Amino acid sequence: MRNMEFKQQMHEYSQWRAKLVQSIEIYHQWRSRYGMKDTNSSNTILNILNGLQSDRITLAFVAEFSRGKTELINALFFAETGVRLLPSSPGRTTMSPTELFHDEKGGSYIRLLNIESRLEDISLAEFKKNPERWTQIDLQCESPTQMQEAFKELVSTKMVDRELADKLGLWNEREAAEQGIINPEKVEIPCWRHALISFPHPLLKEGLSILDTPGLNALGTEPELTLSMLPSAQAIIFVLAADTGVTKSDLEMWHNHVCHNRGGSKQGLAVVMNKIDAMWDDLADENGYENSIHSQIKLSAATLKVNEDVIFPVSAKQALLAKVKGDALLLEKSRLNVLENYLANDILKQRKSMLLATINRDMGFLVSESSNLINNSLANAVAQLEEFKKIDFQNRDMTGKLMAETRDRQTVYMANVENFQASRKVFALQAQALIDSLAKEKMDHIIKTTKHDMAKALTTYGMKQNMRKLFDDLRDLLQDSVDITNETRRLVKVIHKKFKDEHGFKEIEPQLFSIKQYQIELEQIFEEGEAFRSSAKTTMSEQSIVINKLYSTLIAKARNILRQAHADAITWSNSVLTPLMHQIKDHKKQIEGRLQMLRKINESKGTLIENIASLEAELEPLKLQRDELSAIIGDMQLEVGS
Ligand SMILES: Nc1nc2c(ncn2[C@@H]2O[C@H](COP(=O)(O)OP(=O)(O)O)[C@@H](O)[C@H]2O)c(=O)[nH]1
Ligand SMILES: [Mg+2]
Repeated sequence: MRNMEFKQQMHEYSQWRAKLVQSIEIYHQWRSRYGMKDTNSSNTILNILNGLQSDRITLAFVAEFSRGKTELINALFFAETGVRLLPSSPGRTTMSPTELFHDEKGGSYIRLLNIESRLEDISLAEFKKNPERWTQIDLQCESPTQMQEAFKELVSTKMVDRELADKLGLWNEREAAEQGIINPEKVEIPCWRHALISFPHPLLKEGLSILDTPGLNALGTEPELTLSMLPSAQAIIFVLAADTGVTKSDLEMWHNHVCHNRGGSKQGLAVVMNKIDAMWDDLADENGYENSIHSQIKLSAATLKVNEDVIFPVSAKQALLAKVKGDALLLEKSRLNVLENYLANDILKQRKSMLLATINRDMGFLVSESSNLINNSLANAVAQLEEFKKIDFQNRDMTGKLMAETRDRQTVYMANVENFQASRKVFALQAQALIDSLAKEKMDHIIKTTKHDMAKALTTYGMKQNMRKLFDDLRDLLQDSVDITNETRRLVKVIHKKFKDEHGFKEIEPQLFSIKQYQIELEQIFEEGEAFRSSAKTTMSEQSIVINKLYSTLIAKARNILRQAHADAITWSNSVLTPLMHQIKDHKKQIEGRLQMLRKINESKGTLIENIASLEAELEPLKLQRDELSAIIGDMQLEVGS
């Protein structure tokens, strides 16, 4: 059976996501309908919904220049425009990384960031928040030729003094000499540093986003690409050219910019061996052609240390031609479909299961709690019904005695609830101490000191020492919170245990807050940064601007982790006692319900059958509530243990 095309799969994926959003919304309504809504869980749910609604699948195309990345993007996604939409060119001038996506609010545009902005100490992420810093060209998306014309601006270049080119990291004496350029006054450089393209293409509208990166040179000078943008892509497509094989710079790119940020895992990583058409007419028979493709794959797989089956031999150029002309035979021969199927099946499936895992983690706790609560109430109501069925309703003494017993239980219970309120205050104090230990001011102080020292450092070695110290200090800061965390966790457990022991509450394992994951992430950032730093030497003539950018990127990433830890600590302390509070409230309701029921029985003049029927009727709303929840859980495809 032929697999579905990428387009169809993407469409299905986005519909699946929309359905998931809908069922989470229904669950949210269910909670509020049955009085289970509270601010914290509402926030959690709204955050999840926001995340789902802005979810994008990013495919990043990475390779040395001229391997055919842009041509491949055209062939894979934009062939039906009938033109070569994005400019693909033989030179090495396509220097600016290009992101394609659909910006619902912004409309159709190209936004270009000027190359001189490299000299500013502002991250790309920050520039992106500032549209006025970009040069905007509007796109008329009903006209592919107008768009094609507008895209030509992406590759425009200009002549500048060599000194400036050098400062920008765009002057390489050795490479220029190889091209016979020696000691020039002016140098040709690209006009733009980064391009953002938005237009309402169906795939982009459904959440696809494409990152087209230029060659080694640009990646080596923009640490943010390697350290922030590539790691957040769902898939990296690394492109080789069949006619050049794996060159030294391909390999450098592979090691320094592709493998490293996948954390050693080859998941979501495909290698394309492009330009197989170069081998078409060189060889006489079909067999020889097959063999030579296969031996190329084998060789590349061995050099890159990947399985042969993640290497896709294609001809992007012929595929684009075939699609534009509607030539099925040529398309088959270009082998683009095999790659397309891989993207459609493996990559989209991976994304789906990742998304489900996140939803399971974030929603699972809430949904399990709802499910526990409702099952518990129902079980209690059933047990009570069974108990009442055995009562001699005419015996007023008996019902009176049961009522007195229940009232006593109520008194003891209310006393414990008061105790709980006191423990909650103690907890709140400790939680505040935890939150304060991760406060922004502490982190900012550490970072400010480092930046200050770094500015004074005279060598990159000195800067590295400062960086090391920064990470040590941040690690210590996290370590300080570990003790507070442990103390807080202990308190939470004690509070839960009391209600379990004295009132038979169902065991709730409180969510525990842990500092470990942040410590691990911090460590990783430092290591990635070091790897980048040691690789940067070979490609850079001007060090300090890149190293400065590298350290700014690292600091921004570290700052994000600590901010996350701080935010997570706040969320945790706000929500960890919520399930217990719900149980406490529910238990109180149960006791009151029991009293009311006994009173009714006591005063009842009806027959036994009537009494039982009215007790049974009380179960119905609970059953309805449970059934609604089960249906919602089924729709969400969550794995919920109860
Ligand atoms: N023969 C052949 N040439 C190709 C193929 N794909 C791209 N090219 C050519 O290779 C050059 C560079 O392509 P481009 O897409 O700009 O490469 P990029 O720098 O990796 O984005 C252009 O001249 C393309 O026409 C292919 O499949 N076969
Ligand atoms: Mg290109």
